[in-house]
Formats: sequence, structure tokens, C-alpha cells
Amino acid sequence: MADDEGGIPRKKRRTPAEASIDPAAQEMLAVADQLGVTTAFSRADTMAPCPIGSVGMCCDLCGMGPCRMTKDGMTGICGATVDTIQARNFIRAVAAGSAAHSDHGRDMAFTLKAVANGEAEGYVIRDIAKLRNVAALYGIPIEDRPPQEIANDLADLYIAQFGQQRGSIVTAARAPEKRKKLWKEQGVVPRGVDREVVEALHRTHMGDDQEAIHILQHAVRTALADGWGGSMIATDISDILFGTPAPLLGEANLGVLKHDMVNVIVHGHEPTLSQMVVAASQDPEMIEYARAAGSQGINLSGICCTANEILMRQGIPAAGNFLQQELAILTGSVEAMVVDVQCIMQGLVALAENFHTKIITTSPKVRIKGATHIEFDEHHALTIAKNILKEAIDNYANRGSVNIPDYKNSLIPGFSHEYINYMLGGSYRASFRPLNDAIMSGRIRGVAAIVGCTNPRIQHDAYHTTLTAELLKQDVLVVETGCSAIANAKLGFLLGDAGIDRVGPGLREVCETVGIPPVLHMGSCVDNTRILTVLTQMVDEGGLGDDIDEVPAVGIAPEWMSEKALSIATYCAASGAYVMMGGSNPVKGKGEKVADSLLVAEHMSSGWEEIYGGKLEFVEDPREMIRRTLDHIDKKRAALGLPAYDPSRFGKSGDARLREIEALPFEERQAALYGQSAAS
Ligand code: NFS
Ligand code: SF4
Repeated sequence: MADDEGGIPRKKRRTPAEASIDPAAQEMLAVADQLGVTTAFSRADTMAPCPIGSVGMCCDLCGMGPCRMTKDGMTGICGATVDTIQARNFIRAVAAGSAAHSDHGRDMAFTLKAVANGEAEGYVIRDIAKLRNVAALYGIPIEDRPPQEIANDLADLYIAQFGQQRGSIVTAARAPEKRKKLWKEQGVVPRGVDREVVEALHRTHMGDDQEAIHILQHAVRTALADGWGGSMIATDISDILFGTPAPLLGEANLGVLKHDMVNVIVHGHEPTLSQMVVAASQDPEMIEYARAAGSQGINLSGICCTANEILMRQGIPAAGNFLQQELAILTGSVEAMVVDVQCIMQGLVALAENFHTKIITTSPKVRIKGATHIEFDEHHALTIAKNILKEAIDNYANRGSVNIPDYKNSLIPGFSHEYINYMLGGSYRASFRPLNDAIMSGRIRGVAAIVGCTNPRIQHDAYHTTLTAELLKQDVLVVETGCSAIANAKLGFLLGDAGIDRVGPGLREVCETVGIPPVLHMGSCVDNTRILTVLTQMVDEGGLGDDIDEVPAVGIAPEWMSEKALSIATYCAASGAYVMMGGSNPVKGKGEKVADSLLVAEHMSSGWEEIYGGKLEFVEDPREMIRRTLDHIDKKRAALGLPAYDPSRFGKSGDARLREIEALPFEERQAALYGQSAAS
């Protein structure tokens, strides 16, 4: 493969095994090499990241630049320092990430409005209980009112939040009291995300805000408008329209593609279209149409967060995470890849030209040159979904040779905060008490949220799975969203029994008693708001302090690549969590030195910790991430006055102990089961 694709050439091409730990991915990377086509993996090999831009030392905000800071102490033409440039680049990324999540939330609110008014073909309000619960939070009358009326009021309230000019958005009221007070003192109470994003862009226009710490303060406010606003709204409405997830059995990896069926992959983020494609694929008329084309039917699967949305609600299999979008096409078995918004590589179209696969764009906001465009409109969703499926079925006859890797794993996704609450206490006494108790006793050492993307500059899936495996051994309960959840599903951690022998003794007891896997799949990336809700409910439950920053919990995005990940990291830090991000470090470049560190990086770390109790750090080495995670959790346990973590106290009960007892000779077994007196 040529080394001249632009950028700075790297010396070495990685082998498939160096590029990914996933055997299915390795197989397809070998196919790509045989065919002589490029993928994100090989392009990452031939183009090293720009050493100036990647560390936050490049500014292209005006026509006097771009200004490249190549030496310590340099400034741009306008005199802007490296700190200012880093903070400006960072807030712009946060603004873009917030905009992406929240515009998705806005579209969900418009869909809810259309459904409430009977104008959205094919949709129903599937979770009336959640609709009533959410509406009641804001004082919307719910008694003696039909769901459509309540939904209409909620849709109006939610649509208004995006443009809220002054005062807090209503959703932010769901944060712990102490946190809200803190945000007020710091002047970061989020207004509507539209306002915060516009202000972020205004402040970073040439010649505006030029004090790094002041810029970062607004990055916090912008991200909070996403996490406690636009994203939270997206999750609420997805649950109301499509059902609040509860555990079910699913599958993940490229092995879910079928030889004898029409394979349709939905890829992107919004559940509005994909849910309708699910409905259309089950329509007898469509199945008949697929059979008439010589196939056994329609096989639907997902990639990226759209995969998570339909996996956790309908059990539709996930073909893979972000880096598997091209690999799926390389199987030669995909009749159509239907995309909506976000994380869709332009490279798909050029790659698909080597196969029969049709790339179908559907969002009015997203077109890709060379792709087929069938525009989605929630008012005629079912009809459009059927038209898309017909395109795919008509394409089945054009299939050439097929190479589907024989790898897939089962998983149990669907752990919404509502379900976690229910599963711990049962339907009569639903509560977070057992989780808090397990943490307080030390059975569960703490909680880690392992989330976010995969990135071809890091061995695919490797950091996600390494961190998960190690933290589970250390009795840390792991919750996951986004592409990380799919990475670990492929390793078998998201299935109760498969992962359970690889977890520490205390956590294992909890998993066996409650009947849960040690890794809880909580949904897509906008569903990171479910984690905020869980943390808030743990605080409300009592015993773990009175704000989120006191809970022994950490968030990690070890293979991040998307600007959305920076928004998530920022709102989690400002909510009190310790967040670590691996891979690329946009604040590494040499700015002003403070203590042993650099101004911007130091402010996001100890500066934010002082203010918000949470912090954001970029950490390259996964072993260091593990060390810092355990250190932080133990520090928080000590601050709460909880017993120090001691695994030797646990593992003597539950299924593990029962199996041990069953293996004993009769008399010893009797003694173990009924005490000394029974045996004597
Ligand atoms: Ni999250 Fe989901 Fe994946 Fe990263 Fe992209 S799909 S919204 S951004 S790559 S986790
Ligand atoms: Fe250069 Fe300043 Fe313009 Fe940025 S804003 S490109 S640093 S002159």
C-alpha cells in the first residue's frame, strides 16, 4: 500500500493482529490487504497525526493564520498564546460535540410532538409510565389526561429548552441540590444549548475571549447544557417513544451477518429511523418481497450507537462498533448500509464501490458524495423505511463473493437506570439501597464507567477490554455505553456466566445474588445521562455522601476520537466525576508552566477538582489509568469513612461457595450447610 496519501508518512504498517484484538476485524483487515483497498486502519498507518495540531499548538481561527506554534513561548500573529489557543480549540470541540448530541435531542422532541398530534406515521407512545413520570417532574398535569395530551405538553416544554435564553433549563433541576448550588456559585448553570453553543463560538472568534481559564469556564457551561439538557432530553424521549430498555439477549460482531439473507445495516445515532426500519423489516409484505428475491428474508443489524439503540430495545444484533463500519462492507454481504448522523466515515462510499453495497444517506443534514439519498421524514417514516428496504432487497441479486467472519458473542444489554433500580430491589421495593450497601461494605470497591469510541491510532478494542478485565478483577462494577459496550460484548463480559469467573470475589457475590452480568450495558452515548441519573440516585439514597463527587466512581474513554466524547468528559467532570481519556491529548502542547504542569491541562485537572470535585485528565497508558482509577476510588472510600477495600473478606458466599460445598465429602458438606451440630 502506498505511503503517499498525504500527511506525515509512518514507517510501519501494522499487521491485522497489531491493529485490532478482535479476530473478526483481523480477518477483514487481511481481506482488505488482499483486495488492495484502504481502511481507516491502513490510512492511520500511512498518515501520522500532525505533531503541532494534535497537541493543541495550531490555530486556524482567522485569515492571518493558520498559526503553528512550533517552539515554547511562541504566539500567533495576533499574539494569542498556546494556552488561549488550546482552550479555544477545546471549547470549539465541546461546542460541536454538544451540538451533535443536542440536535439529535431536538429532533427527538419534534418527533414526540408529531406523535402526540397523530402526525407521525408508524410511531406510538410505547412507555406511558415513563411519559407520566417525566412529565410529573416538571409539574405537567398527568391525572385523567390521555398520553397524547401529556406528550404534547412535554414536547412543547422540551422544544423550548433548546432556545432557553435566561435561567436554568428545566432538566438541570434533576441534579443533586449541592451540585446545583455549586454551579450557581460558579456561574455555569446551563441555559439552552443553542445559546451556550453560540456563545462558545462567539467567544472564540478572533479577538474575543483570550484568557484560557475563562474560556474553559464556558466550556463547562456548554457541556452541561448538553449532558443535563439536550442529551438527557434525547434519552427521555427515546424511552417514551420506543420503550425504556430492560435486559434481553443480543449478539455482537460481524458474525451476525447472514449468507442467505438480505443484510441491512443501520449505522449512526438516531433511533427514529432505525426503529422504523426494524418495524418495516418485520412486515410480512417485506419478508415476502425478500423471499421473492431469492433470499431467506431480511437480516437487520446495527453499527455505532444506532446499534445500541435497537440492540437494547429489540435485541437486534450489533455488527460492530465505529471501526467496523468499513469491515462490514468488506464482507461483501451487505446489501445496504443505511446511515443517519454522526460517526459515518466518508470512506464508506469509495470502499463500497468495490462491492455491491449501497450506502444510503437519510438525514436532511447529512449527504455523502456518491451515496444514494432517500430522505427521512418522521411524518412518513414507515413508508420511507419500506422504500429503503426495497432498495436493499433489489440489490441482493448483485451480491458477489461473500466472506463473513465466523465470530459473534452473546450479550445482555438494556440496563437503564429504571431497570437497575428495579432489579436491585424488586418491583415492591425498587431502590438503590443494595448497590449503595454493596459499595459501603466493600463488596463492590467502586464504579467505573468505560465509554466512548474506538480509534484506529490505538489497537482496536484493546484498551476497552484491558481496562474492563482488570477493573473487574479489582471488584469494580463496570457500566458501559457507546462503542465501548460493543467492544466488551465481543469479549463476552456482558453475559452473566461468561464473565463471572473473571471478576473479583466481592463483585462476584453481588452479581450472583442479583443475577446480573459484571458489566452493565447502559445504552448509546447520549445515554451517558443515564449514568448521571444513577449517580444522583445513589447520592439521594444515602451513605455515599451528598453530592456526585463523593461517590467512588470514575469515567474513562480510553480510545476516544469524537468531539462528542470531549463534551461528555467535560459535563461529567463538572458533575463531580473523575474522567480520563486515552489516546490523543489536545492540551499536551507547551503552554505556560504552572507548578510541574501546563496551565490548561492543570486547570482541567486540579483546577476543576478544586472547583467541581471532578476533573479531566488525558492519560496515554491504560495501566496508569487503572492505577489512577483504583487510587481515586480508594481515596473516595476513605473520605466517606468506608472500610478499606479487602477482597479476602468476600467470596465465601453465593454460588461460588455453594459449588465448593457441593464438592465436599458428605459429613463436611452437612457441617458446612447446617453447622457443626447437624454433623455431630
Ligand atoms: Ni459515541 Fe456513538 Fe462510537 Fe464514539 Fe461514535 S458511535 S455517540 S462518538 S464512535 S462511542
Ligand atoms: Fe493566528 Fe491569532 Fe488568527 Fe489564531 S486568531 S490564526 S493565532 S492570528
